[in-house]
Amino acid sequence: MKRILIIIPTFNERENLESLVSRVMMQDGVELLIVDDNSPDGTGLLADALARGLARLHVLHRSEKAGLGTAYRDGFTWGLNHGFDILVEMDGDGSHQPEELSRILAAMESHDVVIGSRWVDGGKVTDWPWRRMLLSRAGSAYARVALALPFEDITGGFRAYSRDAIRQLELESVASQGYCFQIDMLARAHRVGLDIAEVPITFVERRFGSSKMNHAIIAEAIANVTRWGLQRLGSKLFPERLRRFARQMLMFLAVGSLGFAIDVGVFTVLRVGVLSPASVHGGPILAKLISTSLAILANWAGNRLWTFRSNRHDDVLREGLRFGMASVAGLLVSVGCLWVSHYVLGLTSVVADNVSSNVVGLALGTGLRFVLYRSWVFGAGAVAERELLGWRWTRRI
Ligand SMILES: Nc1nc2c(ncn2[C@@H]2O[C@H](COP(=O)(O)OP(=O)(O)OP(=O)(O)O)[C@@H](O)[C@H]2O)c(=O)[nH]1
Ligand SMILES: [Mg+2]
Repeated sequence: MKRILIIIPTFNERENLESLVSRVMMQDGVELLIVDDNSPDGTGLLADALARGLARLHVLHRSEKAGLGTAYRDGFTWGLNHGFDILVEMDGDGSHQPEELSRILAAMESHDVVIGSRWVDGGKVTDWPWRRMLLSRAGSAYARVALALPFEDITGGFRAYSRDAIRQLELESVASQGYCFQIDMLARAHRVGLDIAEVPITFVERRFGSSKMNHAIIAEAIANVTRWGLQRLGSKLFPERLRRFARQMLMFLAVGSLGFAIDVGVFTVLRVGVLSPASVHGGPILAKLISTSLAILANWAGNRLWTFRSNRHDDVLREGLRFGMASVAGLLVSVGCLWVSHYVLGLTSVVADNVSSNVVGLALGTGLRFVLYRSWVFGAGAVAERELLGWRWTRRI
């Protein structure tokens, strides 16, 4: 026999509580948890009083109003800790009918999540002004399109989740406070591939007390849905592989710029200082040799320890050798461009030489180095070789 917990968050629902509790208690085989946020109207005290006579009624008190989302989160955690198999969300304002629970629970026999839906065939809302209706329908429509959720009622709060389903939704990271919590949970459930069904319900506008819906709650929902939608679009347009490639490229360029700065900086300091032509014959050549060697070393270290750190080779010596060869290949490309432009095409001006070597040549050489670093020095080639040599697990361990 499955243990079923109905969770009702309350804030100032005193007038609705007693009849709602008795209607829920009339449903067989369910227990009820009221999550009250220290309601000033005494809802929590009333819940305690009712619970004294009802073993199936539990009350969770929180010290202050902290939003519907966190109330459900705490309620779910309580339910999981107390071993319930099915956890049902329900509003405490009388909008959701306990008498419809049986249909939702019946659908739970064959699904992981069941949504009590106002907007599928057979579902309806009573006594809602057209503005409220529009807001709800527009909210669901926006979330449906932005998050590609194939459901009609995305914001409703009459739902059941299986214990396993809840566990897959990583509750700890759900930050949404208002009814956006419902959208958040449904999007997660859909993303992890849970089996979700919609069952028609009749939603009855509250008769007592006042709605806690406010502008901040609506703004939170619009902002979050928009953000999640853009994230979704971003990961569709730029899949992880592409983003990894772009990240690596930027890191590689940053390391290269640092190397360039070291080359110029060290050369200048040596050239005007200890290795000036006045004090050492051939000083500038020596200064250039030292500065370029330091730049290459810095480049290697930067790429090894940062850009390509996840693919670095265990055989440092061979990786260094390959790095040197790839760097020389890049240099040869720049020189080759200069040679073709100057001697083959006959473009001999200073500007042409600069464009061919420092613009076209540098770009092509840098591109070649990036490709070689990625695929040969640090990349798949290095990994494949390691596997070939039977070192498959050395890096992963
Ligand atoms: N514990 C707790 N319950 C809350 C909080 N905010 C709302 N609730 C409860 O959540 C349920 C739904 O809230 P309502 O005020 O009806 O808001 P709604 O259903 O989103 O909006 P309406 O369509 O206007 O009814 C009710 O039982 C509220 O008492 C809160 O911050 N803490
Ligand atoms: Mg309500």
